[in-house]
Amino acid sequence: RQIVLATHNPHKVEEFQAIVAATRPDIEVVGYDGPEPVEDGVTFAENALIKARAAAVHTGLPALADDSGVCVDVLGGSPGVFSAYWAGHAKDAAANLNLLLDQISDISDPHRTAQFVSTIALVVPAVDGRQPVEHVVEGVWPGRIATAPSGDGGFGYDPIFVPDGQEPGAERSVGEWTADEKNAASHRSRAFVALGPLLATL
Ligand code: ITT
Repeated sequence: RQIVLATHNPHKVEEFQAIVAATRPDIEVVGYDGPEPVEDGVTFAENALIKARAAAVHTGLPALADDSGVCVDVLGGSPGVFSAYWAGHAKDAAANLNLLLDQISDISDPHRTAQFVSTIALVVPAVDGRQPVEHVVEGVWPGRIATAPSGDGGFGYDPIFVPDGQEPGAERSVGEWTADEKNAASHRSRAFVALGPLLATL
């Protein structure tokens, strides 16, 4: 079964390919290099649907899109849907995470709680006279924002995100996790698990 992955972020492609290969080897993930729609939604779900619809229409294939970000409790859920552009238009990951660290520099534990959120839209185009189908699922990964970056694994805010559930005293940011560790636990893999029953109906 072919599914097009409607993202231009190579890190997301890599993570999805690994997650799908580990859990649904029957699915072939196809890259997408078609037109990039304007992401002007105000929620993760709206933006994920905008991206998945565009790819489904362009390719005629079922399409998956991920809209994701980091939501910091003390900032009322920001950066949220603005995570990719938090420090400006350049999608500069280092500038984004440094700005976030500055914004909460006077906040100490236990008030540095945050979540990584991945919202995945699945859009099955109207083919063979069938109705189009749209689904949205979400995966949430709770943790805390570190006071300084560590590790160079992953992408985006990984070097400052410390997931819950780690051995006290031995906590690592996702930047220090292996790709396999991240893909077994992440918001993206949690959303993909929620998608499982819907993929079975394709
Ligand atoms: P596409 O729209 O093409 O998929 P994008 O990177 O612009 O790519 P988003 O609009 O969903 O995607 O922005 C997501 C941002 O949230 C991303 O650029 C990171 O800054 C952050 N983010 C999402 N998932 C992350 C993860 O697993 N680790 C670290 N940061 C993440």
